[in-house]
Amino acid sequence: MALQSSKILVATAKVLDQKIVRRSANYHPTIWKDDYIQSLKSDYMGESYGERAVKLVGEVKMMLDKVMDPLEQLELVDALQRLGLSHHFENETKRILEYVTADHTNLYATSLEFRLLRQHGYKGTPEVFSHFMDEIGNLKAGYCEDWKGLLSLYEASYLLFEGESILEKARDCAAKQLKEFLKQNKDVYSVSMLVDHALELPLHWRVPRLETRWFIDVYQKRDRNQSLLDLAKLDFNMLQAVHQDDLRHASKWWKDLCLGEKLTFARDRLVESFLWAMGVATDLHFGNCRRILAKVGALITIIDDIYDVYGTMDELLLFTEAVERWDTNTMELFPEYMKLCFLALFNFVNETAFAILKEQGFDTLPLMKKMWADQCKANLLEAKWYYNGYTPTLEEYLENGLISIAFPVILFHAYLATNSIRKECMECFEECSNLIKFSSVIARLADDLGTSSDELKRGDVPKSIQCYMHETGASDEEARQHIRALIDAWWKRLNEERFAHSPFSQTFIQFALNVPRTTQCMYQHGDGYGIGDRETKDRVLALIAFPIP
Ligand code: 0FV
Ligand code: MN
Ligand code: MN
Ligand code: MN
Ligand code: MN
Repeated sequence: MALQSSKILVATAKVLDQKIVRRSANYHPTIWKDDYIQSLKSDYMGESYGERAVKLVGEVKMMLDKVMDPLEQLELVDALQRLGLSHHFENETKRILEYVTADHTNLYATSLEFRLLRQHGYKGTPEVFSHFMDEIGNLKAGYCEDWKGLLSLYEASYLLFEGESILEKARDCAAKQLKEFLKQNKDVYSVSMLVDHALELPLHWRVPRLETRWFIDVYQKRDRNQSLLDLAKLDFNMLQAVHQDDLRHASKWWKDLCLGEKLTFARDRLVESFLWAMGVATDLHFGNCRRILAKVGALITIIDDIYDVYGTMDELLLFTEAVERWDTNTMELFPEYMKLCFLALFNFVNETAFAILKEQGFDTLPLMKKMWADQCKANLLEAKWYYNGYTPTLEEYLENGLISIAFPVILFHAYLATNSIRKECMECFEECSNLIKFSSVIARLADDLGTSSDELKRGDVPKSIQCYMHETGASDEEARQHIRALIDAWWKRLNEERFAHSPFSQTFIQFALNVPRTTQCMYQHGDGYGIGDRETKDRVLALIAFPIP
């Protein structure tokens, strides 16, 4: 929609005339200096490490071929996955999962098999669990003492689809039993480490890279296979060297852009944004994608603070309309801070589109402009709600909030960075298809659980929790309970959507699954993104800075 010039004039007059009172977010400055990032070094770059890895992969393959016991096979596939090594053994994993038949009277083996099948793209059937249930869906008494079985059942239950209700009661029951078991066996290392970890967050919701870092330590202390452990450490450290390289690149770009330094009112979060990017696109060869996502994240964060906190309504209107029109014609009317931000975005997007046009002959700019305009319009609508003191219904809020959380636009950039462009996929972004939608809704809800208390204090639109409270009269705690239940329900839809007919590659589908995982992790202990000097800092150091000895 084109802006009428009279509207511009009115908006400008207001921008120039009024004495502007701006809110403040009081976010801390970045804790990461570019000098430090540039100084990160890894010893794991040389060819000799690659050769050693190839040798270890060979050893593990031989071992995989020798194992015949179905449960042992499954445990190995599970260990490979948790150690971050699955991609080296795709054929072996496939062979095992396509032919394995677990003992379906063994709760542990049955649950493990079901989870691994679903995780690797085979549907399996939840009917296998009926053997363990009584007529009303409770776990039969005999299985309540089997902690490995309970733990495995608990993890498997997170792979279910909407409508697959067989484990609904059993999961709660398993969680209760496991908590009890944990109390009684606090000092048994394997029990307390694994059970505690699972009850905190189920495996299916965890960020694979972080899980790998954690699991290597656990695996080291248990019965272990030496080749597997050596390979896991080596692979982790070699990939870390690549991640460092990507971060150095993104950090230099960000520093040269000067936005973090000049727009002091906004969050300067390049490194945290990179952590996000790494969680979504982890593998070795997605470096370009990680770099782009880190940049997109840092830019959107600044834009988000402009809409939520710093900008006046007139400024936000000008900005939104400039993005919609995608031109620089009204830039002279912008306040200085907004000129910098707008031109940085404009250049970044144009350059990204140019690279694709040059390499693939596909003009992505029209959809690029639409995705960014939708993003800004969603932010603008929230600002309008704020200024009007309007509280939307939860449904109305979420329809907009799944866009304002920025993952549709972030996933779009992830797609562009890793795929040859296909028309069918572009259409999925155009209409925000289910995969993108479900992934983004979960991220929005998780963000609200972690950030809305502070957001309300500084003055921001009511988030999902407050919308639900307003709509139903629920208390804060009840509303949070409801939001957590919604996250569970949307995950079931996402699990199923992953199997739906779709033009997207498995690579992209994994990105879409990693979005809620990374977000849930970021907000696990509050606002781990805005407040970057606690768990987030430790995670950056563990994943990016320090190799595993
Ligand atoms: C989250 O912060 C945030 F930074 C957003 C949505 C920008 C996008 C960046 C990444 C996903 C890396 P905040 O809680 O302020 O977001 P909302 O949407 O709640 O204002
Ligand atoms: Mn690898
Ligand atoms: Mn915000
Ligand atoms: Mn916002
Ligand atoms: Mn938020």
